[in-house]
Amino acid sequence: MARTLVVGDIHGCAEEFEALLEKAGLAAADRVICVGDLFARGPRPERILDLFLSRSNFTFVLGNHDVPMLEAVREDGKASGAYDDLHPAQAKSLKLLETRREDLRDLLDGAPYLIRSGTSVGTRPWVVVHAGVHPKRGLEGTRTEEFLELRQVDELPDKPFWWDAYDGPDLVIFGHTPRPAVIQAFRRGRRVALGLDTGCVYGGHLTGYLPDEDRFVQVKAKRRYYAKE
Ligand SMILES: [Mn+2]
Repeated sequence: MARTLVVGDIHGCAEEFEALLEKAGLAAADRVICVGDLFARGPRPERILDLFLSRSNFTFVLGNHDVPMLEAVREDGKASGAYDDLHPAQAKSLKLLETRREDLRDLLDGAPYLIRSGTSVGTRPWVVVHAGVHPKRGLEGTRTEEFLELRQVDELPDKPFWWDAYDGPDLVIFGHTPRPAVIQAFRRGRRVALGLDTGCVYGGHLTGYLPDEDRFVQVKAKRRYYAKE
């Protein structure tokens, strides 16, 4: 049966992404799901674009860096001023993709904010989002900007990180918040959240997770491509 590899924020780190695919031993029929932020900040956005365009079983959810880049390459992006609103790292990546704007639009347009896998780790269905799920409102009540940006929950006492307040039922696999090690949150002994952004573009690691085997795969960044703000 085909397996799935869920991959943390790639940020244009193509060498590490290809090394990760190799290390995970993916077969042609296996599926890849990236947690988003495919391009901005890193060295090889065009290679990432080629890989995701050419492989129909490579999918992703949109990240907070992907959405402004999509807005900029839409037909009316220039007229609406979407280019002026880009983060410098997004503008730089878009420059590297200058001749590939249509391809970029084809890839990003219509991409989801949430992927429900339809399968489980143990008894827990797993889903993929970029940043988070609102711990009180759940998957159905999470707003688009929260899927893209959520870290701390302002309306809860002491503003906890969402994964420290989230109770399931789904296992949420996410990225967005880079940490030296994978974030794992448990409730009553069961894993409810798994953060895969281990800061590859900042010189950390690119992390993959194989839910079908409950196994992690990691590749160390060849170097630091971007300094943390
Ligand atoms: Mn992000």
